[in-house]
Amino acid sequence: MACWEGKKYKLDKSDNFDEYMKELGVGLVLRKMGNSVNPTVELVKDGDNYTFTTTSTFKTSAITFKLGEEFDEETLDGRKVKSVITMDGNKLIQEQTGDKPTTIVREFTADELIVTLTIGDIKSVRVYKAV
Ligand code: ACD
Repeated sequence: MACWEGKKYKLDKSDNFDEYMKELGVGLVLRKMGNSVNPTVELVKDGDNYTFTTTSTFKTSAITFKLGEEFDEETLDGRKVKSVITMDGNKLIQEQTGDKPTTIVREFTADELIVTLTIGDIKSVRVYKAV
């Protein structure tokens, strides 16, 4: 059983997320929301399908995908993008393409989830704690 199975993780620390959202073109009001909420996330595996759910007081969203298969995604800030997600050990690597290509790496351990968001030269790191 993978270390993330059956676990939920809640945001504990966030670094440079505002800069990341700015670079994505997210407007001020949504950025304020993005900066102020402490979402809880969960990864669930069902056969070949994975579902990653983000729950917050502002918005809840879920993406379902198969590893390595491109899918359509509507992001939390409403962009319509194509994504491909692969897994390397306990690391989930998401490549989003579209107007603003970005990479989201989620590294799970039993206690923490470290999310590294990269767009161009801008990097944001968000640390979630298992709850
Ligand atoms: C994470 C961050 C993943 C977020 C990636 C892209 C979203 C970009 C902007 C969010 C902006 C507005 C949405 C506001 C609040 C919704 C809940 C916040 C979740 C980040 O996985 O940590």
